[in-house]
Amino acid sequence: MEDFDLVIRNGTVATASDIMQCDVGIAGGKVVAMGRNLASGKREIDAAGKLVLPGGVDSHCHLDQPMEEGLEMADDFRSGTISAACGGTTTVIPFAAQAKGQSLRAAVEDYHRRAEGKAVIDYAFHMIVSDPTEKVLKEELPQLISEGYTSFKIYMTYDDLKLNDRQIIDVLAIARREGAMVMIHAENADCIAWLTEQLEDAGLTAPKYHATSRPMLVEREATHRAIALSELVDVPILIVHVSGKEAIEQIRWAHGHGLRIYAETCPQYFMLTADDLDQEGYHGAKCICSPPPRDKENQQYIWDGLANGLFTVFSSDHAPFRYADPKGKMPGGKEVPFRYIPNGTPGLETRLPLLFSEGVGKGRIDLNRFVALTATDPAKMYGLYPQKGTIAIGGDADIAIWDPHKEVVIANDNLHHNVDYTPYEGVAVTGWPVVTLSRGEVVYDGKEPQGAAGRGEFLKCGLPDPARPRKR
Ligand code: DUC
Ligand code: ZN
Ligand code: ZN
Repeated sequence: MEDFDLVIRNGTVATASDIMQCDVGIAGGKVVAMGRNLASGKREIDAAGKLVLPGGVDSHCHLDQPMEEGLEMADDFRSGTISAACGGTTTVIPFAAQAKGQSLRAAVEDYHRRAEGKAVIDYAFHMIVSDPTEKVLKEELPQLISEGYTSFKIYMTYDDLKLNDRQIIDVLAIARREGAMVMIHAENADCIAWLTEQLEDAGLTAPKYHATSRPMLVEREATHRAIALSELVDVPILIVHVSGKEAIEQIRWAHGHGLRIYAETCPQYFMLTADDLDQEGYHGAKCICSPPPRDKENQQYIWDGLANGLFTVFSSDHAPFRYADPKGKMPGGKEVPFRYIPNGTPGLETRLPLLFSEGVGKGRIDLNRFVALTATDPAKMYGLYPQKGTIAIGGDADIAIWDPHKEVVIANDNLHHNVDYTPYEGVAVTGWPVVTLSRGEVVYDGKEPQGAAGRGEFLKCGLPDPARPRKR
């Protein structure tokens, strides 16, 4: 009788700290053995010449998130998780978003209904807290954190989401007491509103002016303020989608002062620049996201931060709005002024290949750092480690087997999301997963997605160790 359900043989296994030539034995969906010449399995995969990496944890992506009237996300838990799996990701953490006036509990319950029976890989939820009423702060948030929803995002911009400084302090204090991780979207809402009005008064409403309305100082100021509020309350925070130098300088300053400020960046901040919003006609709308992509100099700062540990997490911020769609980038079927264009770019499937090719392939980061940024550290940040995010005995057998030499020219026709474009059309990458396993089951075989919708399980998150206060 075979010892294992599956053995991956002859591959090069990499974790965030090690690189090993060894076989991986899987039974009951878990990694149960790592070593040379393991006994036979019911199934075997020969990974000679391949890299055996932890499946990616995409800890910032948006799937089927309820939107304001008239808008709709193109990906639900089915198409989104299929697309993720085909790009080597095995866990996603999208957002259960509270609308103002809504109970947080209702938002979480609604999001479970949206996920039910659809996911092909495992998923957890962050929450978005947009209305921190007394009930939310005193009852719902502590209760939900104790039930496994141990991270939430807050916004410093967007009228329907933003919190003022006092509200931010209140939610940070709850996070500190309960041990949750707070993610912060750091842009100054009033600066953006004022600049947007100036641009509109001058008739400058094309997509490219989205970037003009959100210059770096808007992000720098909010990043600085978020850090100060975190210091005041003495609770770690994670600044999401950092776009470049000035925000990085604030985070570096915080690190120099011993503050626990974590940071995330995304592919758009080294692949795109503000010039990508300045395409023929209305096409720049495809690359509208917030904060906006910057310039080449800022891209270099992003690379430096990815290499030197300033960034802990590398996520897609997949925000799936179709381009030629009245519920997407053309609200109501029209080419609208930039302020009405939904923010976000798609990227669940291309996140890992872009970082692998541009980062590992071009010598900007090493393989261990790639694993840390894309799998291990996001799992640690959000209380999923060591079940997720590494290859270790006892952990889930969530594994992506990569052909590091596979050459792929990215084309939207070959991606599996439900968005009608990719910002990376025509980009050549070297390296792509050839098999993705979720709890030992093949969910991508290098050609087609596999695995039934609904096989993906909801994950309750533990209290993340990095969210511990300094106790000053
Ligand atoms: N923030 C996100 O995290 N995603 C899409 C849009 C935004 O502003
Ligand atoms: Zn955001
Ligand atoms: Zn986002």
